[in-house]
Amino acid sequence: MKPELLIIGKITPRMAAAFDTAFICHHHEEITDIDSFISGAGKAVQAIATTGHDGVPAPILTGLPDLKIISCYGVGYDAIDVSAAAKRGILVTHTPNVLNDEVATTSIMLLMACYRQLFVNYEYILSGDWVKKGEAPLTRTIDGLSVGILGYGRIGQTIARKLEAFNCRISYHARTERSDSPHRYYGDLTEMAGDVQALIVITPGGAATKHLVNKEVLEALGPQGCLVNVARGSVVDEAALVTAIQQGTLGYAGLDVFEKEPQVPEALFNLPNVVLTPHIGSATVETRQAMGDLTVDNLVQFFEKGTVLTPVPECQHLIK
Ligand code: NAP
Ligand code: 8YV
Repeated sequence: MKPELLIIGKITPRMAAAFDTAFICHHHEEITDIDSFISGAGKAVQAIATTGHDGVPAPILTGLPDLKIISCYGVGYDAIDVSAAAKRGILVTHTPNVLNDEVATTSIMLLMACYRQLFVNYEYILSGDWVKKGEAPLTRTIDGLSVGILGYGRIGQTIARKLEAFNCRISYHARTERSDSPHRYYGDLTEMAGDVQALIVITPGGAATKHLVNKEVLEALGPQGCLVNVARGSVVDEAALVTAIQQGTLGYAGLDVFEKEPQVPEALFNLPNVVLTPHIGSATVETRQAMGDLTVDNLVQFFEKGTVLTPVPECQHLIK
């Protein structure tokens, strides 16, 4: 008998095919009455596959009596109540490392798009300004830039390595200093923001990092400074960010994530110094294939061997 799996959120055709081979699949989007599902077919569900965006709604997490494992398609799992899952002995897995390069590259793309005014220059051609006014205004370089990285884990360190190719001067802030790092550590985020030209945010989301980037940090970054957020919208005080951009106390913002996705404050639209992307940090065919494979492999291995490849740290103790 194949184990039963509930699929929450959008998955790739490759993942769907792999799930269909190994599991009896239920699709959350096709369930019209969740209470009837929980008291009926849901009783046999032993596994959930979900995304970093969708997480697991509380009634499902608490309501499925035989749930054993949740496999998250994404490294960030702030949308899943991991402590509630761990208390019930439910293992949660995620997809670390396979997306480090992609997300790091996305952050540098946003940094470059801000500094080299990519969309302003594109518009310069479309509007006919190049013909009418001649050469476009000069922009700023990222070569040799002083960059602070907030969150110096798998992705943060990958960003640092990639920025070394641009001769950037790199510092970082996290709760723990890394003795093996060649980069300057700041114990105080506002102090680092005051010393750098650009700040790239790449911590996890959730309560512990909520609004770490606040009005003071944005002011310290200053009118020439650039904020890039590829972490979670919750890490930045979005209202303070909008005000800082409107008042010119912050120079540029490159944003992939937002506090109330998919809602993006309209005050940030059509500004020459703001670049917006819809949470596409890892969203390439290649990287999503690797993430999808890991999401599937964690589930398949769990039911074949009782082990998984990439548990979240809070569930490490549940591995046999
Ligand atoms: P990771 O390896 O766990 O690194 C997280 C880093 O954040 C660590 O350096 C950690 O250091 C630091 N940190 C955690 N809490 C902090 C706090 N309160 N104050 C300061 N620093 C703190 O995670 P990762 O694999 O690099 O991924 C990071 C996050 O990126 C994910 O959780 C996800 O939210 C986000 N992400 C976004 C996208 C996207 O599409 N935009 C894609 C992938 C990931 P300490 O523990 O020493 O503080
Ligand atoms: C994805 C992400 O957008 O991995 C993460 O934490 O934010 C992204 O890679 C998402 O998780 C895909 O569901």
